[in-house]
Amino acid sequence: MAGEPQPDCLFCKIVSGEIPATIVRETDTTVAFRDINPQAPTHVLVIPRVHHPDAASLAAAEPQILADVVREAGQVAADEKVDGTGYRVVFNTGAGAGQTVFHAHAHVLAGRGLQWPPG
Ligand code: IU
Repeated sequence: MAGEPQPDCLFCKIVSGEIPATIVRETDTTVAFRDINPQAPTHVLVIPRVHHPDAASLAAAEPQILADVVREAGQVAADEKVDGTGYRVVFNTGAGAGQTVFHAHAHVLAGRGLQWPPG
């Protein structure tokens, strides 16, 4: 069923504690943790506790939780004190766009100059 934990999903296992992660923030609906392969000095992933394969699916099924994810991305940036230089929130969607984990997640990137357009 949509939103239920998926047995083979790595991020569901981070939510349950089965796989370790360096968690920086948690709410009733979200978990934020440091990316294991950081692409910037600040690289945190914000994920919903519920399982949806990507951000658009989450938005369609549980829009308030997508709003929670985006709000938490901003809180991560505030915690990391990047307000002066800004930060980027990225939802890779689909393998061709670089998505490798099919549980919705926001990348929060900051702490270095961020080029546009992204590669
Ligand atoms: P992507 O947008 O699906 O490519 O992002 C997945 C990210 O999850 C990627 O940056 C990985 O480095 C990161 N990650 C992680 O932080 N911890 C893990 O246990 C696994 C992946 I698996």
